[in-house]
Amino acid sequence: WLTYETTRWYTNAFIIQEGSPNKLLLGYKKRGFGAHLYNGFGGKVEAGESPAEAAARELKEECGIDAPLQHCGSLLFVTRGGPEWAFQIEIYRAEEYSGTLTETDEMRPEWFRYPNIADVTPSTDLAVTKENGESLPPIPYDTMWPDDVHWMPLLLAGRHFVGRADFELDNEGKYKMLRWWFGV
Ligand code: 6OG
Repeated sequence: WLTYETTRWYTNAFIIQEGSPNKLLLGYKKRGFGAHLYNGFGGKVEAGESPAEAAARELKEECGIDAPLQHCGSLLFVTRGGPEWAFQIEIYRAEEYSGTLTETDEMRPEWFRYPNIADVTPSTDLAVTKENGESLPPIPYDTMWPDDVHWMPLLLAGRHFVGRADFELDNEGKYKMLRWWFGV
């Protein structure tokens, strides 16, 4: 595992609606860190702000909505060849939201469907889980950070989870995931 000296706090928030189909709101990041990837809405926790306050502020700034966010996970990301700090990302979820979903300079909100995974365990292979609902695209794991496929099942199953992943930034500016662990 890589070592690190300082930690910076970030947030990531997801709107998750069970139904037919089950719906997950992601944002396509148009600029900055993680540009051209889908992710939850979030960013850096500012001085004097709690992670929960930052999560609500970022959700509003990036896609125009308010939601009763609930904390559901903590992730630690460390990089070699990239930023010299560890990212600690607090994960939040909500079922409901108010306001109108709005595309911003930073994010384009889009809905995706996800399979019924109420009984998911940390080792569930999502690829073999039958998906429901045909009208929305499936979760675009190929266009997401490589860690997401490992913890998204835990998030979607309503679990509280923790995890860590170590990355290496290669010469082409791509992050390769070296080691990881996610669990409940
Ligand atoms: P801004 O640049 O928007 O904050 N983030 C990551 N998310 C995932 N799923 N995996 C990673 O693996 C991530 N590294 C950073 C945290 C950056 C946003 O990107 C998230 C923030 O929501 C390395 O201020």
